[in-house]
Amino acid sequence: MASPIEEWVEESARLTTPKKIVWCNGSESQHHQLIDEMLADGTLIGLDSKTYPNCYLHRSDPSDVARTEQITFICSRLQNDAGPTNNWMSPADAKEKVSGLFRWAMKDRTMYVVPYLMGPAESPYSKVGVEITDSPYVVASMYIMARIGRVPLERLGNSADFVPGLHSLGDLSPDRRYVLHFPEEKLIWSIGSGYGGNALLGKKCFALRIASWMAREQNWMAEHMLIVGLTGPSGKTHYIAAAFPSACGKTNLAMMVSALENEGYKVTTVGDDISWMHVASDGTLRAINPEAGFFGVAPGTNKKTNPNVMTAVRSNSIFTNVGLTPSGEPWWEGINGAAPAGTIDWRGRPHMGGSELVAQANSRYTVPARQTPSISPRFEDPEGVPISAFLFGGRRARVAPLVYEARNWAHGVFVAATMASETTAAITGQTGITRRDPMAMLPFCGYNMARYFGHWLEMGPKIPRAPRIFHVNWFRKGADGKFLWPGYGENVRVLKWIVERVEEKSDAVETPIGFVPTREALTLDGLDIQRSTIEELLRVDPADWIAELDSTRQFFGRFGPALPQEIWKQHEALQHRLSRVTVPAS
Ligand code: GTP
Ligand code: SPV
Ligand code: MN
Repeated sequence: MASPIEEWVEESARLTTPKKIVWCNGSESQHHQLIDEMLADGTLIGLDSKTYPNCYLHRSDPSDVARTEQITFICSRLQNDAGPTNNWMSPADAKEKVSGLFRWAMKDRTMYVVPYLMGPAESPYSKVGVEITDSPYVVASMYIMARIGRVPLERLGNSADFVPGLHSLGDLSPDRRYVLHFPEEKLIWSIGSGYGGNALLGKKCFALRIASWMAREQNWMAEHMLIVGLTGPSGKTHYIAAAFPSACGKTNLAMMVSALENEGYKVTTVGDDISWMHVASDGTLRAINPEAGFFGVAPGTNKKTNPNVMTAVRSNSIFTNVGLTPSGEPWWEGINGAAPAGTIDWRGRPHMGGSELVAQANSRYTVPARQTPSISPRFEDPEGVPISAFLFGGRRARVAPLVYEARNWAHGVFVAATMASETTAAITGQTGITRRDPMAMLPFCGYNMARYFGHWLEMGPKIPRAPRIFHVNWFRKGADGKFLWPGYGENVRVLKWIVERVEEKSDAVETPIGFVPTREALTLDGLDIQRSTIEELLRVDPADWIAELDSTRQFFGRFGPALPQEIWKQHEALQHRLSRVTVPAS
């Protein structure tokens, strides 16, 4: 008798009619064969084998370079279960519309069946997914981003407990591109895109949209968060999980080289994008990183901003939509000075200088997590790491100070729910528009966000040793339009203050929005920064925050009666606290 996975593969093959089916067993030999085929047909370009051994460049279709939110749908039976912030189609409508696009889609192609495990091999919290795809680039990327082949198959056995994801490049036409989630069936369908979050179905589709739905039902949390360890001079390590929207600094913070290393503060990396968290028997909230690799933004990455990545990507990595130097090395804006003469741009054309980008703004590297020099010794810890603090933050040129601490859990949930950020190149569309992005989950919450806020509010009291909640903003700008804070490795100074707050050791001043460090409480030794700049970074301007109240009221209004009353209570309380401080005459 066919197993559930075999049955689903057969059913998918009847629909898409591939010329051949290949089961990916995770072996090196199969991996090499796949790479060789892609080198032969131009899907991959080999990089210099001395300086970048086993590294490849892939150029995607120029219309297919980022996640596309307009074509991403939650197909729950009830529209209300998807909520006002998600696109919705009924499961029946979605299947009728999109099965036509899948029909015969793999006619002249190979169908790859990729069983994968999200999470460490031995973890009780890990979950199996199976992706069917006709893109060998997706398969090669899944080899890096997840645990492929035998491990998930052995775990699965004859069980039907896996998340199926059917993916086809289709004809790559943006008009026939869909990323569909059927949360009740735990099923994913994606067609028409070969790009990262649209096509590597273990990542955003499973580990966030489907998993967030499961997590609410099962009392755990699936979040768009990096996980980082900060070890202090005493040798104790605190783990911090941080939610920043796409292209707002998760990977960089997760892999940062601490500017306070000489003072004994060291940073280790557990995850850079997704965190699955469960309440453990010791009362802590334990986090695992479901991924096995990092899919990071290339532009801006260099030896100074992220030396760990620069070391890690020197082997076994795939680069997507970056430039290619004449010596066969990858190149992107910000890597190191000007592009060498003869560099080919991300579209495969000679770069003529001028303002045209060599690397696409959302070009990326895909690198095995284990290659990162900063990887945490507990990266594969089956029980996960205990989280001491949550950070939330986005790109805010104004308003939000460098860091502040929420008053308590419920206030922290409100702070996270009112997060906002300027849009980036990680999504298709205009960049630089400030939008509300609660918990950095706006594009990734697989159900009604009002209920998601409720889930967050309910989780706090269930965690005896709950993380403290903070908000950070590395992106505040001065009157000259430049960032006020140096960021990157210097962010450790903020993490240090956060950990000291957790240990009840550092000072803060109470403001209407929460607790802000005193200037003295931040360790600034060795940093060339003016006193007035620090003051500006920590400034809480009541007038700005009163304006925020209007914007958040409008945003929360979209959820109608489904919004937990606690959120409105927090909104009122903030308004009240703001009304008590005198607004300085401008
Ligand atoms: P996704 O992979 O899309 O989820 O992005 P991410 O949140 O991991 O963002 P990433 O760390 O890749 O950073 C995105 C961009 O922000 C890059 O261009 C970085 O150079 C820049 N960046 C990251 N950290 C900082 C910082 O502390 N300060 C400043 N000014 N820029 C930063
Ligand atoms: C993001 O956009 O948050 C990413 C890249 O991490 S993608 O995998 O495309 O979602
Ligand atoms: Mn991300």
